[in-house]
Amino acid sequence: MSINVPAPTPEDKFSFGLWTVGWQGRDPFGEATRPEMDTVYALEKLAALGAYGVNFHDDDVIPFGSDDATRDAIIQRFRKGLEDTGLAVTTATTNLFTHPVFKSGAFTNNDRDIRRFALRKVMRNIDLAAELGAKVYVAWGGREGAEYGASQDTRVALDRMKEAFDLLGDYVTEQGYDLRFAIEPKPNEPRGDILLPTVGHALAFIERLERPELVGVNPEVGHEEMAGMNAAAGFAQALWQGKLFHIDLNGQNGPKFDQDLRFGAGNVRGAFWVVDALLAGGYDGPVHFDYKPARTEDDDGVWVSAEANMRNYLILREKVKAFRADPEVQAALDAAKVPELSTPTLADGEGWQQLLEADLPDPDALAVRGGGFELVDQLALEHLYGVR
Ligand code: GLT
Ligand code: MN
Ligand code: MN
Repeated sequence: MSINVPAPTPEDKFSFGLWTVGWQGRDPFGEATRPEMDTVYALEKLAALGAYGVNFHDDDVIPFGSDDATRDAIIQRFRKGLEDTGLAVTTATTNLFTHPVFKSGAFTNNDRDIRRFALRKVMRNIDLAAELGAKVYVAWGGREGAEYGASQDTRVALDRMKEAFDLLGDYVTEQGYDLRFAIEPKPNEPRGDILLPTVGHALAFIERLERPELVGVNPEVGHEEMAGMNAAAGFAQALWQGKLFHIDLNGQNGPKFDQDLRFGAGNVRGAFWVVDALLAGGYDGPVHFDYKPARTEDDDGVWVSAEANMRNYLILREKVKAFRADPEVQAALDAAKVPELSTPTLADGEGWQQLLEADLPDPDALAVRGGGFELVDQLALEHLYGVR
């Protein structure tokens, strides 16, 4: 059975990191397989494919170490590219990992001078992000972490991480910027163990900040799966806590190196449930792709893969909607008592005392009730396999 796959529209809010399509294919074992990509060319191609916006690191647009005059000229050209293509800057972030100065981290580097330099680098790019209209500022701390037990005190590193986010919260507030932060968890790579490795760690950390309302999470599908987590469940908890400020959609095949496959490749079932979680939870931020076109591909292959991210999202969105609208699915969900979970465990006015006194059915009788989950899951799979 074939479904009608809609074309991407601005309402879909699809966005791409400039570093994704611009990735040159350099990996730990091999040199670049593609030439450097001009940023304005990337804007033109993305706009032509139906993207809504872009996201960038400071160094993706302005090479590290550029002098002020060069920086201004580059920004002017980039801004014109945005105007000409109509693309929005939804998000921005800081590169705190490529330059050797960050080899042992940025916000949590043992070296205080490096921490001070890193925070200045972030503030400078926040100014640009705010100027270009970004509403979210992503913070991926890939170099914040360790390989050795004694090289860093984790509790003290968390103090410094808190200090950094508190300072940045003061900065955006005092500058009057309409910008919120999204912490991106990752368990490992490039560090052996990265601080704030999962959505759960990040959510717990945020509650210790001075301005927790300014900080949410930017979970990446592949990073959660690298940690053996269920990405959809992490997205759902972030939504439940009002903290899903941004998303990085991509694909991954289980716990191994960070594959950054195009969204919908890798764990297909996981991708289906991620889209379901986003639709059910009313996520309305940018639908952002953070993937790497395989290093086997030439320029044409890059754009095939870029378009495929959006197409796969739209295919999965149709499939999820069809699954949820299917009367047989609804009957199976009812039989599995899924809607009953919305009924609070205690009745109105009931407390622990009434519960202790209440007449409860015999547990052995309750235990024989079947779950009905196999049917629910099979119906989901059949929608995904395209036979319903
Ligand atoms: C880097 C990382 C990504 C982060 C980006 C934001 S850069 O490519 O692998 O997961 O989202 O800094
Ligand atoms: Mn990744
Ligand atoms: Mn990411």
